[in-house]
Amino acid sequence: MLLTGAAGVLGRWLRPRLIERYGALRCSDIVDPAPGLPGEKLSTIDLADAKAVDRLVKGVGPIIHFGGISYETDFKAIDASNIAGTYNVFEAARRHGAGPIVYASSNHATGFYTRDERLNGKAGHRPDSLYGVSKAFGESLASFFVDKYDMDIACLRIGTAAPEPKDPRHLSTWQSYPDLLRMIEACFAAKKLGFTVLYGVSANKRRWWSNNHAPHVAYKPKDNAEYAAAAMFKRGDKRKADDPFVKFQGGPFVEGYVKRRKTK
Ligand code: 15L
Repeated sequence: MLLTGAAGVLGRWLRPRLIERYGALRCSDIVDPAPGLPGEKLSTIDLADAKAVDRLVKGVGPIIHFGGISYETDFKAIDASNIAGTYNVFEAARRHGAGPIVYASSNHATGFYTRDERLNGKAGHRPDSLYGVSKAFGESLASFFVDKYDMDIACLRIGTAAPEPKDPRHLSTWQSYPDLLRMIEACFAAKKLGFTVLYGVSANKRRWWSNNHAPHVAYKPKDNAEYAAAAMFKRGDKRKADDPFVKFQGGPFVEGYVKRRKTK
């Protein structure tokens, strides 16, 4: 198994658990993913470097592609890391017959839906940032590789993967780390993934997203933000209802949103 983004917060939490569950793990990141755990092989590579990615992927089976930029920034950086980087991983997997692939997409591929809308993985893209656009690209690329080359790729529109909910938005978007692991396991356990888009979210009472369109992936989340957010409830919410942060699902990523002027 290969994990890209192994030095990131999610990568570091997942690594010991993946080794316990699946055995040997190849780990890569653009920064050194050390210290290595028994059973790990570490590589420090830039995903924009196609030759390095090819060497990384050669000989692996399942891939968890979590590498890339996870926040809004300038297009040049996003282009190299999330667009070229994801292409290089999928293309190397095709060339070497690796897979299935679990790809970290993001809820920001659909962040400009409003909070009263209910979505599942069939919802079309409404990215709220260039970062969200790069994730929408990754999903389209996955669809292409599945249709054209019969690969198996699950795109996880991850909400807020964090130890606990920290802001009222997280009551809807939160995914606990154990539920994220459950989701990855369910993807690899599916008989046939094909092209599947799932929302990475716990069983939150106030969630906006469901995975009812994808019964072939037996993801059964166990956590609920409502019971994990005691400290947050104590602090309360000071934002007004017309704040774009509160109106749109993407929250902080819609920053820079310009209310369209009414035209006649
Ligand atoms: C994401 O895609 C980000 O990578 C993460 O840092 C969070 O901001 C998360 O979305 C979120 O929407 O809360």
